[in-house]
Amino acid sequence: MILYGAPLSPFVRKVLAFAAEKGVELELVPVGLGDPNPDFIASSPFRKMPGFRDGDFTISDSSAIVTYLEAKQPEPAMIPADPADRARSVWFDEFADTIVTTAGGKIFFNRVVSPKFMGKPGDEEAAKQGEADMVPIYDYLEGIIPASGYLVADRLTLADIAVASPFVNVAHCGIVPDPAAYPKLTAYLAGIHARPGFATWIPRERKMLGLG
Ligand SMILES: N[C@@H](CCC(=O)N[C@@H](CS)C(=O)NCC(=O)O)C(=O)O
Repeated sequence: MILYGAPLSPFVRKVLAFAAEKGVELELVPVGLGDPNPDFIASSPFRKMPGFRDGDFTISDSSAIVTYLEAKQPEPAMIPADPADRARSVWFDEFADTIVTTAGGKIFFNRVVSPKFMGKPGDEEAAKQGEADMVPIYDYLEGIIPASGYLVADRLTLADIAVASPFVNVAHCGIVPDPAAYPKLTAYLAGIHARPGFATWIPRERKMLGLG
């Protein structure tokens, strides 16, 4: 199975971490933003990463890809069968892909992508707005993280992988929730980011960004 993308993308990282938890091996074919690679475009017609291929089957969108992986290899189950737990997993996936990624993206795009990869200074006002937009997200998560340390069903699910992924981008910019104000969120993120699917990639990403 081939995944087209760059691990610095929160959507690509989500799929890589999800596949690692399931023990599914993915070949990562590196592509950049808007990449002209015809194999990538065949898998993702609007050139958004990640794209995915398994034999003749191609699909794009991280949520579609993890849905495919879950159906192909049901164990360990990462998308719960129970109706309420499944719906909550989908909610957290959507929350991560829209609300968290939009806020975090304002920071990451303007402080990393634009200056480092596009040779253009970022919009610092937009980055600051992203930092402000993260605060209600921190508040929400601090209020709902269960004692088990997992968002849904008291075990690791897609919800945790999806929510933790965009926080890596924000952390690459040196921004983390204040541990004194957000102790549960701080411990939660540390736990999920320590899982092999994230821990394998985070140091490589830091190296790519010259963060040591
Ligand atoms: N909903 C999509 C979002 C994918 C996406 O927006 N990826 C970004 C990179 S983080 C991208 O490829 N952007 C290029 C573009 O918008 O042209 C998913 O979950 O995979």
